[in-house]
Amino acid sequence: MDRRGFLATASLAGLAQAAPALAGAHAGPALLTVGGAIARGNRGAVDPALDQLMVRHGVHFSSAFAFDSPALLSLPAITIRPTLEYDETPHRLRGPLLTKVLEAAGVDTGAAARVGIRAIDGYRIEITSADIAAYRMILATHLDDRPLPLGGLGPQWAVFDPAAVPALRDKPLKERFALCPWGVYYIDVATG
Ligand SMILES: Nc1nc2c(c(=O)[nH]1)N[C@H]1C(S)=C(S)[C@@H](COP(=O)(O)O)O[C@H]1N2
Ligand SMILES: [Mo]
Repeated sequence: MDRRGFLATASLAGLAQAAPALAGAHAGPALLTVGGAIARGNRGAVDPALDQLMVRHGVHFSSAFAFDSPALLSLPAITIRPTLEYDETPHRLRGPLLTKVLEAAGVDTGAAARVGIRAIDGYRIEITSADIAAYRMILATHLDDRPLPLGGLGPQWAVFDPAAVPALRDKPLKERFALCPWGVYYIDVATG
């Protein structure tokens, strides 16, 4: 890109970032979409022609709340330090509590919601909103202060420290992370 193009792009990006991140003014691509029992949507139904990965995974919604990177990063983040099964080493994982992400999308997390967490490779887990809170599950965006990449564990990893969960801490390391999808891009919420 020439210098003029770069400057134009940079100032456009600056304008977009100045807009309120949670208002649905997208500065970047949606990295996470939350559908189902949400009070607040900022996008319409699955587009059968253009939402190709969602169609392939059988995702349905009539409206949903999409978060871009600034929207996710605007939520208060916490850090957990689990020992990972991949390298048997403790790492710092940082991101918002998943409960806060759901609440930002208008989910009533007190209402015994069932939450499906879907990853780019098709892996999906189900967990209750009560367990998401009890396990202090986060939507990690950073590992050891680096943004999680697509192709690795990103763009988000729904993860908690299994050593802090009584039902999991005595399991072998290789069995502690089954409820922790990496590559998360879609979450569906069901209540009632
Ligand atoms: N996206 C994604 N996340 C995943 C899985 C997966 O296949 N895909 N496997 C789960 C299971 S069953 C375990 S035990 C751990 C480690 O599996 P993995 O080696 O496939 O990452 O990650 C969990 N998260
Ligand atoms: Mo597993």
